[in-house]
Amino acid sequence: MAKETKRILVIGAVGQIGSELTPALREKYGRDNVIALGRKSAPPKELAEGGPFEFADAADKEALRTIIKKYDIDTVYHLASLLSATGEKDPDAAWNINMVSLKNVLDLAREYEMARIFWPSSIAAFGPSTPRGNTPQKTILEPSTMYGVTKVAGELLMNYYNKKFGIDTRSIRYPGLISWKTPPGGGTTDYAVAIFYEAIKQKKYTCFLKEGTYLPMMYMPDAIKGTMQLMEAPSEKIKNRFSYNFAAISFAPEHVAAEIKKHIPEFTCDYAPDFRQSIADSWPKSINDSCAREEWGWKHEYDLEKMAADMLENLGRVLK
Ligand code: AKB
Repeated sequence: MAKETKRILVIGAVGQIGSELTPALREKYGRDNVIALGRKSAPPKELAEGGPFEFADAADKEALRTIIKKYDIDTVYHLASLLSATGEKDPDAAWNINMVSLKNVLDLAREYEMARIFWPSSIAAFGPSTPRGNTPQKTILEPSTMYGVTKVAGELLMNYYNKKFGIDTRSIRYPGLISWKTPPGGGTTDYAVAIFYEAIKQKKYTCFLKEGTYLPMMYMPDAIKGTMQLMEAPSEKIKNRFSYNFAAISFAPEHVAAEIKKHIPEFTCDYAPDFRQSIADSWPKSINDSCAREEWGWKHEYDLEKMAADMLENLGRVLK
């Protein structure tokens, strides 16, 4: 039987989601109960000093086992991943980092009878044959990127380990995430982060996606809140063990540029689409996340206007 106490391991703690989820988990469950795991990047002060920190490659099963035993881990947030654009440059690395590590985590969860496993899927699980507007929960999953292939395979694996071995697996299909705490990190949706950095530093930005490219997006505080909400929900509420559609806002580059211009009137944005345009064109414009809303109470807070104002205020302070 799974243990009741929470001893949490966050794999990929220095990454985009981990940098914000780890402090939030420490705040809720206590600093010593949340172990941050990085692969090689030096952790920021907040993470290094906020609680236990370890280095290991999650694709190295024995290294992972040592840490799981050392801290008696019963809950894992496995966030380490190569994103879509970086994954297209090195598909082998995308497969190894994204899939081998997930299989390791699931096998160790089984071996050590862990309570709960979280793993992020993405809108990249969808592909050109998926309906692009208000994309339903259950639909065609035929991605055209290696990142997307690993997301579909990961969703199948999460469901398999739940059905076959009874592991409490939980997952969300994240849209593009926007945050001021970590710089853009190799994703197709990361223009929506880079644009804020460049607006503050240069007052201009050249976007690698063209005008009119709508994509589903979310501000990080909403993503953190929703992730914790999913992980805290009673098991009987979690009907879907593949991955939940998860949505907040949807916009195209010119909309976020116009929002920034309200705060920085001299800001200009031009457009020079590159290989990432075809990735974006294969993804949904908007997502239907009614299952997450009905089954475990998901509700977002930030719209485009509120997100942009908060980004500019915080990033402006940090980059000063
Ligand atoms: C990416 O753009 O690759 C990621 C994602 C949507 O999963 N942000």
